[in-house]
Amino acid sequence: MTDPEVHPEVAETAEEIATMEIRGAATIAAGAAGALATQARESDAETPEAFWAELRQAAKRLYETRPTAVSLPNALRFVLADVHGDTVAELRESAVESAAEFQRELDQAQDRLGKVGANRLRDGDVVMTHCHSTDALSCVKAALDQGKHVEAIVKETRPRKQGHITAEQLREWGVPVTLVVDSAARRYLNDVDHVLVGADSIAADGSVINKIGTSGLAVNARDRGTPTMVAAQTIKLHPDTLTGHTVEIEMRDETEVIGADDRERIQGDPDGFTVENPAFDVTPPRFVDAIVTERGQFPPESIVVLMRELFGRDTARPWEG
Ligand code: RI2
Repeated sequence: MTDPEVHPEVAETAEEIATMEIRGAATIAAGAAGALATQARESDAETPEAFWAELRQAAKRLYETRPTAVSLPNALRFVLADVHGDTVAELRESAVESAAEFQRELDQAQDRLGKVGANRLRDGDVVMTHCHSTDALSCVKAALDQGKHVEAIVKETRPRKQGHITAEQLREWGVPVTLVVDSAARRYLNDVDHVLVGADSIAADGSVINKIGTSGLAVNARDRGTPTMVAAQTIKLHPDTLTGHTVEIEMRDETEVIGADDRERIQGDPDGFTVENPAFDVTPPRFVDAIVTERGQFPPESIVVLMRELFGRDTARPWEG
């Protein structure tokens, strides 16, 4: 049997995730759930089997876009797990509702997490951010809502400069922002009360997989005595790491790092010049002071307990059929 076609809007969402028009682990999860709902809503499948085949194919297409943020497979798994029914109509309604419920829970989790993270921030604190994380920013927003004054030193975050998005969001909320290039971070760490970052995945041993540059920042922060806090909804917990798998680090295109003109200028011997563009790195748990989730704050070494509770039973890959 040939694979069913996915709906054009699903293909479009997959492309937007791959090219990072839709980016950020939580936003990717919400986008993928929305795409599954679209596939279900627009399906013209005539049998439950055909409907399921389409839905699985859509999930597979979305799954194959980016490998590191576990929020993507977790979202697909959560939405598909709640699809029930004997007829196409029942399945359709259930899939659309499951995706909507998942998106609602995602928003609520971020709000709850923000309030937990805000408890760590005191009036007048300065945070240093890396990349753009909606989970990390929800902690700042909750602190502002509590009437605290917060300032930010925002790392640019090469190569795609998502720090600019963070700066823009913080300015919108009235937070004083100082933007620095990544290599200037250490110089400013003495002026900082917290390093505050998000996560794309968290491994069972408490390692944090986040935007490239996070691990160097955390090591420098420890050296300066500045605590590092990671804001991550439980959808960022990577269940495969419970059984010894490691998290795949996405390697992206070299054109994000170097343009054609610069490449031509630098390369003398084309075979002797390579560019690598890893999108993420791994921060060992000993450099992380706290992981803040919607279930409360955890020392990284104990996150495995929460991971077992939430994911212990189910690491299924329903998109594989
Ligand atoms: P939220 C981003 O990855 C960053 O690494 C960020 O820290 C993480 O996702 C979590 O973002 P990318 O998609 O889920 O920019 O907190 O490569 O928004």
